[in-house]
Amino acid sequence: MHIAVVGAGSLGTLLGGLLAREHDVTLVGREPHVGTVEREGLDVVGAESVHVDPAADTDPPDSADLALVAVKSYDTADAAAALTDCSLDACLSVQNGMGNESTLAAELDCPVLAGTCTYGARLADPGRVEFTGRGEVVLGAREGGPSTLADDVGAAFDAAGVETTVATDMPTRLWEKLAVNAAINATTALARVENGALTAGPGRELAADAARETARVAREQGVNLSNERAISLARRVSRDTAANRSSMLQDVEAGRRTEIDAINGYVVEHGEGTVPVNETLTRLLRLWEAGDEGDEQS
Ligand code: KPL
Repeated sequence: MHIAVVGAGSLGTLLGGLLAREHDVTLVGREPHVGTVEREGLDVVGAESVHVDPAADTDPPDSADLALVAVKSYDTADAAAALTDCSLDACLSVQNGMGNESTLAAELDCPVLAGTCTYGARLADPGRVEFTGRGEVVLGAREGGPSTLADDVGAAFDAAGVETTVATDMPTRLWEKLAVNAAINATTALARVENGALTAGPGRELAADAARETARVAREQGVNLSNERAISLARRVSRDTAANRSSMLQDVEAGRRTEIDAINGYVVEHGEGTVPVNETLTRLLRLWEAGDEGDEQS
């Protein structure tokens, strides 16, 4: 299978590197990373160390069997536009946040699958990604229900040793992932702590409050997600990825824009004034993003 991984950040590069053990992979990302991979190959270091030689470019290839989209949620519309010239059989989003699949489906002629991913990764240097925690890819039809396409993609991922579950309840899975990200990402980014800091002390309750609010909004949207399940999932991920720095913490440390709008911001947008913890986390992150500009505007 030829897989174009669009978004060669930490997660995209890790998945692309693992998939390249079995498939033809093209990493689509930014310089200097893609140039280094094209010239010297890619080192995946950590839990499963491997050196692979995927193709790498700043633009998508002319065709691929699958586009695996791993760009930041605020770049989804640009990724979709860049993919319109690529002949594709299928597209799979493994991005954080909500709304990515519909943005892709609005532009692309191929079926768009929904996915979530809990693998831990850190782009240490151009051409070198650290595998910081084995997780799982869950994928399936974005509207739920069975999908032979999802079965085929799941089988291709499995063949490359990427732990994959094909699910028939992706709408619920996406809300579950949103609850986990709403609980962990902003909290760890603002407090500058690893995910494990949320398993005890003040972080534990703050994360639980953010997850509980997200579950309530999910139920209001017709998704069956109990408070208990949202909280226990967030706690399990904090524990299982205890030594990881969340993607939002990595963004803040690198001085990059964060995915706050598609995570806690999405909960706020749909929570209609009833989600104070998500609202405060969102405001604080936006304040950090505005930085000194905030001073000038006030
Ligand atoms: O998805 C993640 C992220 O960092 O964005 C979690 C699951 C919180 C793992 O760090």
